[in-house]
Amino acid sequence: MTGQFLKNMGAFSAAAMALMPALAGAQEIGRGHPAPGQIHMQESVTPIMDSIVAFHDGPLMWTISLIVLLVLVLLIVIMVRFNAKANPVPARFTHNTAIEIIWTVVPILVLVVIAIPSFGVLSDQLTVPDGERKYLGANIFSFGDVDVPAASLTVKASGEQWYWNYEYVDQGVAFDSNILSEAEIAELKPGQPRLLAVNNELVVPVNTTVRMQVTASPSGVIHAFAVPSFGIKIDAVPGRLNETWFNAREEGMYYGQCSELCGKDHAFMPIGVRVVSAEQFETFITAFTESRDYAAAAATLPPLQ
Ligand SMILES: [Cu+2]
Repeated sequence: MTGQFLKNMGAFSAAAMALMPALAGAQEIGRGHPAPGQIHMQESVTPIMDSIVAFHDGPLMWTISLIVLLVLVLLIVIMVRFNAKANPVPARFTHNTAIEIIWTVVPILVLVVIAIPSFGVLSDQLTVPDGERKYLGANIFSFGDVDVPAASLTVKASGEQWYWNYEYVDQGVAFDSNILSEAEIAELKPGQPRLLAVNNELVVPVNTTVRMQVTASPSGVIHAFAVPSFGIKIDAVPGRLNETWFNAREEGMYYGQCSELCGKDHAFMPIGVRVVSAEQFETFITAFTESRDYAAAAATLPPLQ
């Protein structure tokens, strides 16, 4: 029995060892989209995502690892010291007030310690910067270095069945953004990731605070607007205007997906955000406002690579 168990464990660890090179080889981290075999989160390009990554890699990882270690040690002690052979006559007591208080109070304290930075980051996500406010979550993780200007561009994303509509609110122009098939990607946007590439990307300027208003078609269903590299995830609810923000520090293509089960094409309404330089954005938005034609405006931008 024990011999068989050990043999199985041996086979298991051999399989785990065999997988290690595969995992080590998959260190490539997708820029703005997930890479095959990727384990960690997508690369951060906003202060909010910096805080989320710091929270995950710091307090959360330590808490999880210590709890796993504690439970493992307890299990081993029980298996060794209290098995039928080592401990043939079990104790018969059923209560111990001290230990019951400890195992109630300690988890509560652990949760409180996790909740403080977590709520700080959450409140930062939901409060659009005014250029003055100090950010609790960001301050915890950056030691007060984060300096975010007030929002200077407002974009409204509306979840439709099943695609996104984006409106540059102050400019009064809007467009639909639909998923591209693999054949369309090969033809129109070679190199862009499948199931994520879209025909019309949301174009925003770099190093600019963008106020993101999120809603859904009044006659539609609930969606959710999520872009992992920006640390954004917020519900798109018919009849309700939710608000969040981002300030991307690097140009590039960033993808996200609808993150609320919304119907048959839930998996096929990706979010594509293209971050460009201030000058490129100026040219784009001027062309878009004048022509009211997205394709003509997008033609002013260099092709995606
Ligand atoms: Cu959806």
